[in-house]
Amino acid sequence: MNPSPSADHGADDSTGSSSETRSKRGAAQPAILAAAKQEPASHVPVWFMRQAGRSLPEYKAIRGEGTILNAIQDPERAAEITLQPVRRYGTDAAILFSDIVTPVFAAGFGIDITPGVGPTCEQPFASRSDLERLRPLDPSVDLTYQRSTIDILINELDVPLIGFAGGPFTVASYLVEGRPSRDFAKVKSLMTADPELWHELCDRVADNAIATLTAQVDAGAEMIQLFDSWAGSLRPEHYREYVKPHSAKVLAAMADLGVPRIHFGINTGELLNDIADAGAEVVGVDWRTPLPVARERTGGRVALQGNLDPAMVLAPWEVLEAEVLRVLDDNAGHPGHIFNLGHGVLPQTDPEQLERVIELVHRVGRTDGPRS
Ligand code: 1CP
Repeated sequence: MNPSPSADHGADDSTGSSSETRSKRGAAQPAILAAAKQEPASHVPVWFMRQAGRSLPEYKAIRGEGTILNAIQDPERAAEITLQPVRRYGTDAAILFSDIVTPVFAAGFGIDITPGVGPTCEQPFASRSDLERLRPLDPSVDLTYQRSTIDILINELDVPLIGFAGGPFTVASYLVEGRPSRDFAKVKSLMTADPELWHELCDRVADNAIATLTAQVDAGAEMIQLFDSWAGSLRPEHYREYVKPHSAKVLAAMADLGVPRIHFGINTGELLNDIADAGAEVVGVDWRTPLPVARERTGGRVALQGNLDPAMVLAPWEVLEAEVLRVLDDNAGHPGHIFNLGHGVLPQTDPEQLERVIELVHRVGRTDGPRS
């Protein structure tokens, strides 16, 4: 059965608390929360990174002109965009419509999201004086729109809401490079040439991530994901020295909030053990690393999320179906599995293909042995 947003809604009477959502759902633990704890569930839970926006016609219809930061700051619109994929696909979780650069934008760093490009800064982070542009965030003042969006969502959803923030390397890469990068040359050179400044920069980025995530959980998010998407561009020693302590700090700060934590990056095959060490219950795996290899590298101490190649969603159904079944077979019925793509939904994806993926996973996936 596909969970879906409940029909009885009305933003007006919302007070926004996860206990409200839980009571509306009844006693059963949602499959995605069970999977995060490596406990058996009624079905294999599924959500798709970047499930909102980009590929959905209903998103394009309401996104509006200009930067998506405008849509993110409009709670009614941001809530509706968050709900769209849950309604369409019956995913086991919603992910808040926001972006990994929202906290640094809110802290006044001078960053925008340029349509067709991604995050861009007119004045990238280059020296110590730029630290002043990264003041500490106070979500009750700087992120009031995030709270209002979650208040609406908690009243409407009957699946868990995933809050998120960007990981230190990925956010710092946009600040230092000033735009999306392929080689991360500037950020790697700052990191190695001036480690002291690098650690201060990451410390501020991490503090802002902690403030953002804590506010999301206070408002009712029941899981969080740390997107350190580009950390896999680092070799393991550099990851351990320059990034892992900051991610570990963010995750440790979330430990007592009682929500499962997912830690994700692409190209992280050689980093998986370190990523598992950093403190999350769930580690995201991309399609380059088979799930049994990831399980071995992480010693079985974390649940895994992944790992269908997003490009396979563009293939003919027979090919896609075989790929979905292979991911399920790779997982071999292990309860600690959240089915997802290995990275975000590609913009050119046909939503009907994802509808078929989720139907198949929900129908044949098992958390107590091989698929039926
Ligand atoms: O104007 C638009 O519609 C542009 C596309 C877009 C969207 C829909 C951007 C610009 N951000 C978003 C929203 C967004 N970003 C979400 C919301 C939920 C969803 O879509 O389901 C999330 C979870 C993100 C997270 C995000 N932003 C990440 C981590 C995930 C990943 O893809 O690795 C990253 C790296 C970003 C930066 C970013 N924002 C936007 C773009 C095009 C990019 C990537 C640029 C690059 O390639 O470096």
